[in-house]
Amino acid sequence: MTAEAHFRACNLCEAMCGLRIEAEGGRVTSIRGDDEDPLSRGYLCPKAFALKDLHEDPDRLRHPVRRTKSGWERLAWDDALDFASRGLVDVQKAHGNDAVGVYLGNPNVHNTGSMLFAPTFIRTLRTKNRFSATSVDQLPHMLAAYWMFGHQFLLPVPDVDRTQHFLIFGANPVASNGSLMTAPGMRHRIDAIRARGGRVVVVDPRRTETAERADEHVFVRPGTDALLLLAMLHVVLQGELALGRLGELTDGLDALRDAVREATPARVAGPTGVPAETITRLANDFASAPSAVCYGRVGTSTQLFGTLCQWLVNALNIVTGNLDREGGAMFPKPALDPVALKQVGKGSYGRWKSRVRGLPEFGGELPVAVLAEEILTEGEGRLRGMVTLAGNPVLSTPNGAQVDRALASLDFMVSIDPYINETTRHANLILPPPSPLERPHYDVVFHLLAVHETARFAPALFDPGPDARHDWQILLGLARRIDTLKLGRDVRRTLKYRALERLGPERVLDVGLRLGRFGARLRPPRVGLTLAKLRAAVHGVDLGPLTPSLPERLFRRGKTIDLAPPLLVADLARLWSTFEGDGTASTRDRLVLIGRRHLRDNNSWMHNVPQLMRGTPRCTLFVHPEDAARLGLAGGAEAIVRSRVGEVRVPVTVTDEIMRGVVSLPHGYGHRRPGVKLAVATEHPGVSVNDLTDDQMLDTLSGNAAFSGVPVDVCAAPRDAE
Ligand SMILES: Nc1nc2c(c(=O)[nH]1)N[C@H]1C(S)=C(S)[C@@H](COP(=O)(O)OP(=O)(O)OC[C@H]3O[C@@H](n4cnc5c(=O)[nH]c(N)nc54)[C@H](O)[C@@H]3O)O[C@H]1N2
Ligand SMILES: Nc1nc2c(c(=O)[nH]1)N[C@H]1C(S)=C(S)[C@@H](COP(=O)(O)OP(=O)(O)OC[C@H]3O[C@@H](n4cnc5c(=O)[nH]c(N)nc54)[C@H](O)[C@@H]3O)O[C@H]1N2
Ligand code: SF4
Ligand SMILES: [Mo]
Repeated sequence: MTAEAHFRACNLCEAMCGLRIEAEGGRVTSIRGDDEDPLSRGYLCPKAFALKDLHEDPDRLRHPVRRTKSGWERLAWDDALDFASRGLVDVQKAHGNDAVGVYLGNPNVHNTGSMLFAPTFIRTLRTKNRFSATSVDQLPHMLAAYWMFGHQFLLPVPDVDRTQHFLIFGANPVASNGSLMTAPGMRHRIDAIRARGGRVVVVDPRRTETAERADEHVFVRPGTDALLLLAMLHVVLQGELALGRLGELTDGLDALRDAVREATPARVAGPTGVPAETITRLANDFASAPSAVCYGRVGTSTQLFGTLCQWLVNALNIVTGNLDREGGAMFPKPALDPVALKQVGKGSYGRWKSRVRGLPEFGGELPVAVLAEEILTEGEGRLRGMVTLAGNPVLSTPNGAQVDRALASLDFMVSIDPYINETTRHANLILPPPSPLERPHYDVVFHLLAVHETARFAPALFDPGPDARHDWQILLGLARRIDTLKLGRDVRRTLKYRALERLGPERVLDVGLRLGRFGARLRPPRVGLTLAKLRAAVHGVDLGPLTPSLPERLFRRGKTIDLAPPLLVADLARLWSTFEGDGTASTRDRLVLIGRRHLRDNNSWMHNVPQLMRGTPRCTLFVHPEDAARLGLAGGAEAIVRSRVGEVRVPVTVTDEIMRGVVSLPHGYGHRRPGVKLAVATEHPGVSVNDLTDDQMLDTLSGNAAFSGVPVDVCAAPRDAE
């Protein structure tokens, strides 16, 4: 019997690569790129093969487990769901609804069922202590979009396949495969820009794999991008503007002019480390290109001025006439369009504040940087219970060691996760979903961020069997039990739960697709999409290039863009005082730490895949040769890195890729913690960079963590120690 090919999109990162998988007798025999995928056209990265390893991983939990004094004990699903909901409701009855918190990690956005059903579960908890990986990632983008365009998910995406000038700040898509920009095979797309006579410029404190492929790389001092962008806008706004159609759609141009008036290239050259002439040239090159797009990502988001950066990136695209046009920054309008759904909030800001530090809510969530203090600080409203859903905050949030201690002190914790890792080891109970190959997949989120309109659905490749529960089933099972306990009557037969359980993700998708702009019930373009049609189109469907969508897609009253939202303009005072007030000297003379991603890592959770861990160890500290000489550090030897909150001991890589005065460590490592059951990962433990990052160092406007630019001291590790 020959193996039959199964086609699906990879769900491991944002690139949505189409895969062609062969399986025989319940085992994957090959994984290749799907040449007929309209978006990825055969591209895939080494992580795709890990879908097989994740599926077969002996450490992956196949049934619920409960922590007991003598170890983890297997439970039946009904008992586990009863136990979990009882434990959570007990905490809430004793201490109030806010005493139970919830943290949603990154893989939720890659999981169709969780995306569609997690909101129901979270509402059932009725807690204000909702956290997610958003506030260690793209929160600044969402806040800027909310204030400028009126909707948190109106995130402009670079039209990379048609642009003539691509200016990248703080992103390394050749390693990360792109973020808030679904564009599989970025290295080929970058090469294509240059091949058609366009220009690619990278602004980054490290000469990255992406910078290596660009026309120009500019080193910038970490955390100073907002100054650089202000100065570029200063230059552009002095010239003649070609806003075109955008002129009528924008408010606040004069306020923007005022905001950048004093930001001359000469003034920001010192703190940014970018010569004034370079800044002027970058600005003029950008403004005079036939089409251009500026794109900022993690490096400009997870820093002290993340929201200012995303505002100024958008503003640069707008004042040069490059928003909502071919080759510029565009808003995708996917077949299933979260922005068009009433159930999806436009955003909100500051409706409530965190109890201890008073940080503002955004979109119904609090910044995860306050999670530990909300657990550890005594008083009314203190967190005593937690649910983590596909998240590993011990390794992924600032001052992770403190989060670790905090989680250990909870009265009750439930984790929905396939692994016993640094975070879930603290849970009283772990509820594991099946592997990605055992569930259907449609990208509810990433079509909204894709550089080309497509749609693609895949059924499960393997049947998870009767003794498995999908994330959405776990979430509904918990919600129903929690409602039952809180209301004092069985809600199983209520319309809500009967309907939700019967619907499941696939029927919800079908309705969403039918209602969408390519849906079966709409006027031209009459593609007539239904789930059945997508199911039949195994390689996905091509729905064409991005098209302009303004002003219709704007959500602000009057359908305009705000070029100068007042809270952003006000935040400039914090920027200037940091770099020109007393704060300057203290960090300018110090080493600062930034992050790093590698093609073979995926945040914290794929280090248990043997194939991905081969080769030279990746968790090393990058140090510039001059700094290494000054500090007495040698390549391969170990260094001690200290920050305000902690210290780690880690091998050094000496390289001039990194800017002088800057050191870099990848995140997601640090697996040598007692009780972690990841046999392969614990052999390559590395250290956690988030034992150095600081929960007090934030973009205070959004509350987003500032991982970039953390002041550190580095010295050679004593040889005799350890
Ligand atoms: N210093 C520093 N820290 C960072 C970053 C950085 O650049 N520097 N990056 C930040 C960013 S951008 C992000 S997004 C966060 C990520 O932070 P998190 O989302 O907290 O962490 P992950 O490492 O993605 O962990 C994912 C967890 O989900 C589990 N999981 C995987 N698939 C599924 C599934 O289908 N269902 C369920 N229920 N569980 C699943 C895994 O076992 C793992 O426990 O890290 C952030 N932390
Ligand atoms: N292989 C792999 N792919 C991934 C992930 C992964 O862990 N591994 N994670 C996924 C996730 S969750 C996300 S959010 C995306 C992130 O996707 P990217 O944003 O492309 O992620 P990074 O590779 O961290 O790129 C950030 C860049 O910012 C630079 N940088 C740091 N500080 C500053 C600064 O102050 N200013 C400027 N201008 N640059 C700075 C860093 O040197 C780095 O090159 O990647 C996704 N894809
Ligand atoms: S780039 Fe991302 S989506 Fe594509 S194969 Fe690799 S992990 Fe999967
Ligand atoms: Mo992320």
